Amino acid sequence: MKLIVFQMAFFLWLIAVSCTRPSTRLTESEIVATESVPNNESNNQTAVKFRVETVASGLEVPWAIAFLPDGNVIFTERPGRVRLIEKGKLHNEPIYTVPDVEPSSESGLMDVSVHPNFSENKFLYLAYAYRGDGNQVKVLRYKLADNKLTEPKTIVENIPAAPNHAGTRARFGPDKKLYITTGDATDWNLAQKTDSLAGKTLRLNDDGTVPPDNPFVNKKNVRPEIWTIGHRNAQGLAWQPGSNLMFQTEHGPSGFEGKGGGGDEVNIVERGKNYGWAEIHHQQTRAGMVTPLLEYSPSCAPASGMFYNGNAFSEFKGNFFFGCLRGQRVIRVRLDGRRVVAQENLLEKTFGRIREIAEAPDGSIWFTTSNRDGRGNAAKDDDRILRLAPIK
Ligand SMILES: [Ca+2]
Repeated sequence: MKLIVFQMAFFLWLIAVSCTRPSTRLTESEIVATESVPNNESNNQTAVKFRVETVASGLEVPWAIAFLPDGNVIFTERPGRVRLIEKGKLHNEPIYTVPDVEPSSESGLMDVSVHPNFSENKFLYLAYAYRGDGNQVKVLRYKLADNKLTEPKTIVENIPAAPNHAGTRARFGPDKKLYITTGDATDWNLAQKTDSLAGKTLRLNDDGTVPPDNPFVNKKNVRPEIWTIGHRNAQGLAWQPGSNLMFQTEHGPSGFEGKGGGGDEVNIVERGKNYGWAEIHHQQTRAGMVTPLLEYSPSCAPASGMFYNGNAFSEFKGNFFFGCLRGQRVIRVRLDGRRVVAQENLLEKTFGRIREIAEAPDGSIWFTTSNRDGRGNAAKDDDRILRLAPIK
């Protein structure tokens, strides 16, 4: 009898544990504040107060957000859906579903980007995994007209991929070139192989042609699309206002790779350089290779990158932010040029896994949850797009 009671108690405990979200959720519009940093150095920082509001709920792994000049918003869901928020209201149905997307594990429909001259040409870019010669990734350009994506044009394809380590961000830099981060496709050797597009940053013209001033143009056995090499799986890409330096966040090794865990990175990514994977990782150094600016062990799983340049939160100006999946938080990095001044965790374990983060035209900061990606613990209204809004 005692044994049965014990077994029942254990069973009930199991149910309770499996049903409990590990996160303490904020209630809608609850006010949150950052740390207040005393006046050390010249960096006087007062606490920044904001509230977290829900923009959209009931989504499935929203991966990327793009703000259009007309105030509308496009976002992607990993299974292949392109969604539109028009005049603040989410269309019930996707405006486009990628027909040949291959959604699996960490990849599927990933990035969406707006052409720098979108107002004139209406060009939108999607990056997604598909079934080609095995798993691969491609970037396509479309025209957005009457809330439809038309005139698909392949910008780059046959990028090696795998269900995991498939990148991919595809974003326009200040030079109006398209930069694409690619994963190592779970084959370490590819990241250092210069005849492969895997484990690299690529740089292309907006029509997919190779800019003649790329670093490896006309070099033997080197793909001319390559801008930098030696990346494992970079999923955050943003440029620092003022300096125009490219920052990337990159996932570090998994335990099974035998190179230790953790080792997630923030890098300043510069023309022609080698970022080490899989020759060096964590804080290791080697001549001719770049050691990361920041390294995170244990892993936080950085999935995005954004420089804040808005006016709604003046204290955030020039700060670098990224969402963390496994780490379930937003990391804020205060910088002085290339130098890290301070770091802070925001919203830790409040919304579960966080993927994209993006600055809206009004200066509010939008981010997405990724609790339905197979590794999370989804709440009823997940996944969501939320935003940090200033307190008036
Ligand atoms: Ca590295």
